Amino acid sequence: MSFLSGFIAIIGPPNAGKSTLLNRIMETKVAIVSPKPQTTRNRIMGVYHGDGFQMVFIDTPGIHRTRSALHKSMVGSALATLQDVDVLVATIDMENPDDPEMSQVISNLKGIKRPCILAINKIDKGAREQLLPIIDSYSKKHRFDAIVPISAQTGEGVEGLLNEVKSRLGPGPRFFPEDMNTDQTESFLVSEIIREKIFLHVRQELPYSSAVTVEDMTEASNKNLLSITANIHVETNSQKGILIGKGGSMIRSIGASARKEIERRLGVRVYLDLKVRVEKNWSKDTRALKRLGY
Ligand SMILES: Nc1nc2c(ncn2[C@@H]2O[C@H](COP(=O)(O)OP(=O)(O)OP(=O)(O)O)[C@@H](O)[C@H]2O)c(=O)[nH]1
Ligand SMILES: [Mg+2]
Repeated sequence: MSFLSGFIAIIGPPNAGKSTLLNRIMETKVAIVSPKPQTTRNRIMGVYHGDGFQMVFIDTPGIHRTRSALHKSMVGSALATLQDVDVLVATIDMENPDDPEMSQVISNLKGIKRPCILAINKIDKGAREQLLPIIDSYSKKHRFDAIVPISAQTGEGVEGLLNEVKSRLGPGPRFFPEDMNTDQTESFLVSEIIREKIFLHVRQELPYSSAVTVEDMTEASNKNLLSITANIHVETNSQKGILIGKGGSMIRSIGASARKEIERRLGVRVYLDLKVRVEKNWSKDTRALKRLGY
């Protein structure tokens, strides 16, 4: 039998659980996750290696109607992915089946000839009897090749979803070596971990005005210590004040939880220096967006 492989996009409205699904498939944390919508801003790759096959999953930013330059760039990168892959997995939250953003997702699927599987996520939270009407209504909205109820959180149904994907792979090369599970650089990973902690620690809108860049990563080889300097870019002075917090309490707790996770993920001791910088209206300025990685 020939080797099977393909690229698979995980798409859907914000907060549907796309990144959680990628992490579940990979059995390790590849993408950051938060309870707030629009957490993911870039495409995140996870390479799933199997016996005789390779599935390259691409987690994407949530598709939504938007005006801001940052969100346009996010949605643009999700939509561009639709054209580049072999199989699509559209994800919805079963507790939010009428998500208005889903109509935009479906209208973008209409012109795409690739197989598309619908994953109805978060079944651990919803009532089972609600599943059938959701399946019924979505099978009328689009000609999905399969509809699979799953819980990305508990893993229920995910193996079945993987089998549905696998059965739609064609013969192809091993795109990536077996020891590679993502294409993220260490500095991107570090910036994402810091961004996740901002999403988890700071309430309201501030995470949407924050971007993280890594200025320097230097390893002191004799000490097994990685020294990291990173910038958190916000848009106003008052946001800077909130992010630093009373007597520096907020930035300290963001730094402490980011440092712990970076140490765990990279397997080295870390010294993390976070600087907060004001960059007026960066999320609306296309040149600033490019500089910040979007
Ligand atoms: N109960 C439950 N919660 C889930 C499940 N999957 C994801 N979540 C939660 O839903 C929230 C959003 O998850 P993400 O994985 O960040 O969602 P996303 O689709 O990647 O969101 P964006 O990147 O913002 O578009 C988080 O709080 C997750 O813990 C699930 O199967 N069950
Ligand atoms: Mg995400």
